[in-house]
Amino acid sequence: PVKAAAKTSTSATQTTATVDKAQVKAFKEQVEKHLRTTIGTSPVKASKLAWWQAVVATVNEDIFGRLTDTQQTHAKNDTRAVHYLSAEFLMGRLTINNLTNLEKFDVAREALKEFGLDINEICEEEPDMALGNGGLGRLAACFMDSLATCNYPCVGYGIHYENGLFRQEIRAGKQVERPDSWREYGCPWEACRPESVQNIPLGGYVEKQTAPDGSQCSVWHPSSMIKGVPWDIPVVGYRGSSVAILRLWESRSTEQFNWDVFNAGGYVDAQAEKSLAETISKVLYPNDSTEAGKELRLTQQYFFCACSLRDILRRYKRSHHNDFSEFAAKIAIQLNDTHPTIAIPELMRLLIDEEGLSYDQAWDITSKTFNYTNHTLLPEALEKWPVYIFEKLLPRHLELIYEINFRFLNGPVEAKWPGNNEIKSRLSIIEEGEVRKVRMANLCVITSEHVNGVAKIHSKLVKENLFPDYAQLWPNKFCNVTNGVTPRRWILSCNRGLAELYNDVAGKDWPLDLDKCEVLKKYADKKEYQDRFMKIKHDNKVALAKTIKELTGVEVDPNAMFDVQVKRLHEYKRQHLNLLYIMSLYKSLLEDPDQDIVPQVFIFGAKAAPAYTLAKDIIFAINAVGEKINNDLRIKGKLKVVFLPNYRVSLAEKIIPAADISEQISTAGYEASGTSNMKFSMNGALTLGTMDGANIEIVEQAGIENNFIFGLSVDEVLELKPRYNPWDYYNADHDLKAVVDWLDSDFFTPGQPGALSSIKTSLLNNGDPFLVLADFASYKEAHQRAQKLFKDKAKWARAAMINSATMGIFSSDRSIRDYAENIWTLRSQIVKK
Ligand code: 475
Repeated sequence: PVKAAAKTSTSATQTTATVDKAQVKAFKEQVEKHLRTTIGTSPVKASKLAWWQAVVATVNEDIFGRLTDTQQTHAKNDTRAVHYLSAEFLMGRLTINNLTNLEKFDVAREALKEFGLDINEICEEEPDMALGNGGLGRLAACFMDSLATCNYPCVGYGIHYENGLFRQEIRAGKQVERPDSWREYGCPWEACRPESVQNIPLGGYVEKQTAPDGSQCSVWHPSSMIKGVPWDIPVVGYRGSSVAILRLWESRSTEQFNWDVFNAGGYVDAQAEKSLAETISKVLYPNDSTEAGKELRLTQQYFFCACSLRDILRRYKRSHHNDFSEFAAKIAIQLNDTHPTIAIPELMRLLIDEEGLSYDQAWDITSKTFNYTNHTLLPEALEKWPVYIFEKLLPRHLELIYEINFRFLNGPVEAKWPGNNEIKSRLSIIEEGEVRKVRMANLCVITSEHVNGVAKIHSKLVKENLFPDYAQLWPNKFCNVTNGVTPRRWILSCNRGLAELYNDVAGKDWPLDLDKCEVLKKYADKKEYQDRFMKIKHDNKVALAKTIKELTGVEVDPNAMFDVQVKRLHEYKRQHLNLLYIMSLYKSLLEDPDQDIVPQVFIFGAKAAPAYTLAKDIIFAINAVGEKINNDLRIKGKLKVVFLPNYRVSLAEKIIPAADISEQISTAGYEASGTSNMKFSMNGALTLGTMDGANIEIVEQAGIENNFIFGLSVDEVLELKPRYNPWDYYNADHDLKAVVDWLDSDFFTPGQPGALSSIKTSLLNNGDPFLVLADFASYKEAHQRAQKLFKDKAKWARAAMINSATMGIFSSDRSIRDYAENIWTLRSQIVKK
C-alpha cells in the first residue's frame, strides 16, 4: 500500500490548468481496470510499482492504436523512409514524456491524485532506459521524438542491451560501477515481435567458385548462426501525431546452431555456445568518445546492422518484390557515427550474394542509400578494426571492403591525382603497418551521399581538418546539421512552470514551433515577468536542493547561484579547470572570509569510463575538495560543492531547470556540438563557456552580452598548441601555481598525500594537452563577470529570459527538417485514423 501524497510535493511540476472532469474519471477507471485485470492487484494493496504499471498499460491502449494507423499510412503512401542506425539510444524514462505528448499529463495527475497518489512519485518507479553513453545516444532519442512529431516515415534501429550504462555509486569519493539491469522485471513499453526474427551468419571462410560462364564468385560458409529477436518501443509524437518505432535487436542462439554443437560436443558445450551467442547483446560498452577495439564490439555492430538490413529488405520486397531499381528512392539509411559502418558491406553482400545483383548495380544502390554523421574529431574515437579480426569474423565483408577500396583508389583517386601514392595511402580504407587496419570513417565517407558534422564549427573542421583530401574530391558531399533537443522533454515535461509561462505569452503551440517563444523577449524588461521567470527558477532550485540533500546529505541554499557542469567526464571537457577555479575561490575566501561574494553552489554530475584512470581521479578530486569545503565553517557556507552520483537522463531533468550557470568549457575545437548547452539555455541558464561547438551558435542567438564567453578560440588553440608550454602559465600566475601545488599536498586528502597528484602531473609533466592552464586566467575573469551580474537581479533575469526565448533553432524538429530536406529527401505524411 502507498501512503497519500504530501500536499506540498514538488511544486515545480504543478500546473494550475483546469482539467476536464470526464477525462479524469475515464482515466481513473482505466487505471483501476488495469490494476485489477492486467496487473492482478487492487487499489488497496497495490505497490507504487503496480500503480506505475497500470498507468503504462492505460497509456499503451492509446499508443498501439495510433501505431497501427501510422504504419498503414506509411505503407500505403510508400514514400521514402529513413532508417536511423545507432548503437545507442538514450531514451531515459518514457511515462511522463508519453503522457505529455498525448496531452494526458494533467488528466493523469488529477486521476492519480484522486487515488491519493502523487504522479511524480509513481513515475519515479520507472528505471531509466540507459542504452547509451552520453550526447550521441541522447541525440538519437531526441531525433526519434522529432521524427514522430514531424510525421516522417522512419524506423530507429539499435541493440537491445540487457545491461545499459553502468550505475555509478560513489564510495569514499570514488566511482564504483554497478550493473544496470533496467528490465530485470520486464519493461512494459516494449513489445517482442517473433514474426520478424532474423538469422545472422558469422565466422567461417570464403570459397572461390567459377560460374558456368567462367566468372569468379565467392561463397561464404559461415561457422555459426545467431538469432536476432526484435523488441519494438513505440515513440509517440507530440499531440499523438504519429507513433514511430524504435526496433532493438536481442541476440539469442539458434536452435540449429545448438543442435549441431550438441551433436558434436554434448550438452555442456552447447550451453557454452548458447551463452556466447547471448553475450552479443549483454552489455553496452561504457566508453564515450573512445574506441573499444574489442572483437565483441565489432560483433555487436555487425549483429544489429545485419538484422536491421534484413528487416529493411523484407519490408521493401513486400511491395517491390525482387525489383531493386526503386530501392534507393524508398530507403535512406543514416549512420549515427561509424558504429554501424559494417552495414555498408553487409548491404553490398545481401544484394550481390543473396539477391543476385551485379557489383555495379549493388554499388549504385548502396552509395545512394547511406549517409554518415560524424560526432567527434578525437583521434582515439575514430574506429579502426584490425584486418585479422575481419578475417576471423567477417571474411566475405573484408573481401567486399577490399573491392570497394580497389575501385575507389584506381577510379576517382587515380583520375584526380594520377600516380600519387601518398594521397592513396591517406585515402585508403586500409591502414598499412605492423597490424593492418580497416578505417571505418573512410569507408563511410567513400560510400555516403552526404557527410555531416553536428554544429557549424565542427562541420567546418570535419571538412577542412579531418577529411581535407576527400573534400577536394567531393566538396559537395560535406554539410552541416546543427544538433537540437526536443522541447517536449526538455521544457514541457521537465519544467512545467516555464511551460505555463510560455503557454501564457506564446500560446499553446510553442512545443511544435519553438520560434514562438521569442515573444518572451518583449517581456524581458518588465518587472512582473522577470519576477515570474525568477520565481519559476527559484521553485526549481528548491526542488533540486531537496534532491541534493537526499542524494548527498549536503544542504544547499536555493538563493545561492547554482553553477552546473553535468556531462561525461573527459579531459577535453575540462571538469578539472572548473575544479581549479573552485579551489582558487576557496583559497581567497580562506584569506578573507568576510569578502562580499555571491554564495555559490557548484554542482557536478559525470560518469567516467571504467578504464579511464585520470577521469576517475578527477571525480575523486571533486569529491575530496567538496568534502573539505562543505565542512569548513570558516567560509560560512558561501561555497558548496556537490557531486551528484549516477548522472543520467532522469537526473538531468531535475538539474537543468534549476541551473543559473551552464558550464560549457571544453577546449575550443574539441566539443563537436554539445546538446546540454541548448537544454540549459532553454531553461534560462546563462552559458559560461568557450567559443566551441554549438556554444557559438547559442551566443549568436542569445547575444554574447547575455552569456560569459572566455578562453582561446579554435584558431588560437591551433596556433598555440605546437609551442605550448604549461610551465610558463604556472610560473607566471601566483594563484594558479598555488592551486596546482595544492593538489600535491594532503590538504584535501588527509593522510593520503599525493592522492590528487595525477592531475598536477597531467597538467605539467604531460604537457596539459587540453590547455587548461592557458585558459585559467580568462576563465576566472568570466566567473567574476557572472558574479557581478548575479548581484543585479533585474539584469540577470533579463539575460536569462533572452537566452530562453531565443533557442528556437535548437529544437530537434529543426534539425530533423534539415536532415529530411537536405539529406534524406523525405516528405512528411499526415497520418489517417
Ligand atoms: C559529442 N560517443 C557532442 C554529441 O552529436 C555532441 C563515442 C564512441 C563510442 C560510444 N559513444 C561515443 C560520442 O562520441 C559522443 O557522444 N559524441 C557527442 O555527440 C551529439 O553534441 O559534442 O561529444
